[in-house]
Amino acid sequence: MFSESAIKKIGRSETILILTGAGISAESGVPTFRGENGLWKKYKPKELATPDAFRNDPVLVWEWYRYRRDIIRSVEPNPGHLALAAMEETVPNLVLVTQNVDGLHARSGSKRILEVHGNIMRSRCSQCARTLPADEETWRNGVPVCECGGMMRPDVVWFGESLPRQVLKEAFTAAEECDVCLSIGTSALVQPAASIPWHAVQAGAYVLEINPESTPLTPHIQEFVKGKAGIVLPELLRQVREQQQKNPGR
Ligand code: BV8
Ligand code: ZN
Repeated sequence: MFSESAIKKIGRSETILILTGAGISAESGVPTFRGENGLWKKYKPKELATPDAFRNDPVLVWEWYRYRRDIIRSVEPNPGHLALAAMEETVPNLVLVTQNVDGLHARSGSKRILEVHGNIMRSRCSQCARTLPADEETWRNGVPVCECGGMMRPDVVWFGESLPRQVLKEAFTAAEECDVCLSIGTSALVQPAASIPWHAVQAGAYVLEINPESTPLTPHIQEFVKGKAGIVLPELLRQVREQQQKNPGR
């Protein structure tokens, strides 16, 4: 599945940067954006996940997000998420950057998570920017309303909106400092998140991609593992641990 050198590199690495996309949640049953039964097909996220869509029809946009929240509430983290959470025990400094808004990395036990596109289980007031967890929202006529009277929106980054500055800065710094970068389950198309592994490539890190299909990143990295995250990651973790046991000095 992967080369000897990948296992060695990961087993010995001090800092790993991981970027995940919708593909790591696919095996949990969360539809990806561009896949077969992807969210792009049924809906037009480019038309719904935008500030204009929300201004034009906040009730329709909230219907889409409540539909996605219901799916996320009904699924569990899969072995891919769990393997990444376990990897935090074997790598001294692991930073997990996710484009996903489903919160499944936190639910699977990962600690050092950077959510560059926000979190669907939180809403934010359009007036005063107060945020609320979904289960504390007060709904009126199809939208949650804030104590200040403002209308709440999903606390996610829409197309045309900038990503949380501090979080993105941390992600790029981690990409420039890591010795290994894993790009998992992302089509590597959505900017600026898709540039994060490029920073690792430019900084000379060992970059490994896990995806059933190749992406624009594939030709520029050291190793492409064609496969599903839920199958590949547990096996990768097993081999890394075996290697570390054989060579405790790292
Ligand atoms: C910004 C939150 C400007 C909301 C999301 C032209 C060129 C370049 C850029 C642009 C352009 N036109 C417009 C832009 C900018 C735009 C952009 O990049 N568009 C793309 C479509 C070209 N970006 C933006 O608008 C960003 N903001 O640029 O602001 C600005 C600048 C300065 C100042 C002010 C403003 C904001 C982008 C964030 C949008 N929000 N999500 C929500 O979720 O509702 S993006 C959305 O796409 C999700 O976060 C998702 O994660 C992300 C990326 O998609 P992927 O995660 O990669 O998912 P996808 O379905 O694409 O791929 C799944 C992959 O998994 C596939 O490769 C598949 O093979 C693989 N897979 C499937 N099964 C498995 C698997 N892998 C492993 N295991 C499996 N089992
Ligand atoms: Zn408010």
